[in-house]
Amino acid sequence: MKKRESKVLSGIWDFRYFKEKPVLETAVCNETMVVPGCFDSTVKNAGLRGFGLYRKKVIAGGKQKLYIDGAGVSAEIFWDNKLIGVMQYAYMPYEFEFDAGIHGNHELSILVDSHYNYDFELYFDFFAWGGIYGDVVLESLPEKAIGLVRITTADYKTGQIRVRAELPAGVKNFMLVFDNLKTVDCKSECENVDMLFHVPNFKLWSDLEPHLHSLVFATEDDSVEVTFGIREIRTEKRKLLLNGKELKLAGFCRHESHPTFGAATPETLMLFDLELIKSCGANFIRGTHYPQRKKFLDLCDRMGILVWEETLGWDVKPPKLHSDEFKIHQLEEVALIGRFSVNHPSVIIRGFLNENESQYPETLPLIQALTDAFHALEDGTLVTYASNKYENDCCLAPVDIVAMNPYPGWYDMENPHPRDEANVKPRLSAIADAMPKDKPFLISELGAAAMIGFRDWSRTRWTEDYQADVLREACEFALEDDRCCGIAIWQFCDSKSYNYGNGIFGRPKGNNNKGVLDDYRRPKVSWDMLKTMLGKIVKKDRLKY
Ligand code: ADA
Repeated sequence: MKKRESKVLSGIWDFRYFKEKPVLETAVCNETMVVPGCFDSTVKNAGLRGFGLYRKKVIAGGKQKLYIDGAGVSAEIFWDNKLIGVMQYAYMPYEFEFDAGIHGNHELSILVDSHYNYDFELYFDFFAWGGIYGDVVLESLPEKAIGLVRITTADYKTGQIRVRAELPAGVKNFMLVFDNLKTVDCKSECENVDMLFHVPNFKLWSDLEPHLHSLVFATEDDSVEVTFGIREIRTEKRKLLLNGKELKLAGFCRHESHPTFGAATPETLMLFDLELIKSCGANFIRGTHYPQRKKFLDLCDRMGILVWEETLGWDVKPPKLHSDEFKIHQLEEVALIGRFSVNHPSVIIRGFLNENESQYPETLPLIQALTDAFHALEDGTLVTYASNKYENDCCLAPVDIVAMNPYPGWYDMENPHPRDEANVKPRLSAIADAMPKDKPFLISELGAAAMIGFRDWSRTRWTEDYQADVLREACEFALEDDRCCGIAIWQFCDSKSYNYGNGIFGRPKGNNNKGVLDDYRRPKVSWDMLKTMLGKIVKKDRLKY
């Protein structure tokens, strides 16, 4: 079987920071960077906005595919100074096929632009890091290369899967190898394979038992290996069902953010975060507020962490929200997510437009279009958006799950010294009452800021104690109230924001401090409380599982 040759280009690269856009032919990269790496989290360039030129000499030739597991705020990719691709959306993985010329020495340049742009605006409450966030991989392609191979569950009870693949022109015969053991020879009538198969000796994937299978899809000239899981996620009235059994979600919203690494969090840190999440009995991550890196989803697949993934589009207001241009960009993001985050059983929810203006009927067509586009992927994931319009939301009809970001005890209150008046459970109950009765209701954010080390007998706002009080009540609600299918606490750890101006830009320490861990992953008081509560929510009603 023909195997593709691939080179992981991560490691030490030449680099240079420029305030103005450099001319590639004359630019000299006499500094050092690592890839993945954010230039604005290095000592020299900390906090600078501008252009980062990353360069690497590569020996290659012929037909190649370059995969980049996310960059930001945007990037242009050059091979021997010739443009081969643009990464418009921050965090989105991209791949580019190109002709690398005669086999020999070549130069790959990635020009990162860290300025805010149409898709990543200044007012977003998460720092716009400048850099290459994920691995860079170069793969040599055969002349007749297999395209995208997508595997989804057709029937979890019998282990039946649907295999969709793009065959090169003129190729009809292919072979499937399941789990390196069982081989099936097949013939397709057309270039787009869309067929059903039974996986031999299949085991189901779930958060409790995350079994994975592998499939090699091979032709005479090429082969592609894919890892997948067999599972079904669906809704039944207010319940979520995973493989036919009720599922409760309990976990955190998480940013890719760390003071030392920026958004280029290394896989060791991802593993560390996920181990922490598992250790407190949680089963769920809302990947706020953008597409997730392949490395992260691979880890979630293996570790049995359920994921909500979403497009980048935070608190966007009309007229932009209702414009054709914005819709086109969001649909492009949906299509890219559909291409790059397939085959991950951990991704059970896809979302868009965090806290959009869904109190206006004018927003409904956009929500309908994005929901339809995600549904059209036919990969069995549920679709939603996180709303802060609560009782006034009038755009919930298209989505599968109703997701709300309530902040009782923090934003949603009048009394500045609220020890006994945080009003958490009554407010959550009122919201649950107002939600449609035929869809699961998920708390997609809820939190309170706490400055690490700040404790006080009065348990006042900003103390670790106050945060723990608010979160305990919210978790009790998620545990006790059957109208609620789960909770994603805002947020897993403190993350970089901004500290200039007023409002959210004036965050203390320039961080969003609602983490239950600080930005270096040190626990606040609420962590120990969550260790008992989250596991209880997950296990509720699932003891027979
Ligand atoms: C919103 C938003 C989050 C964060 C949060 C907060 O709910 O969705 O990204 O900004 O508010 O901490 O204020």
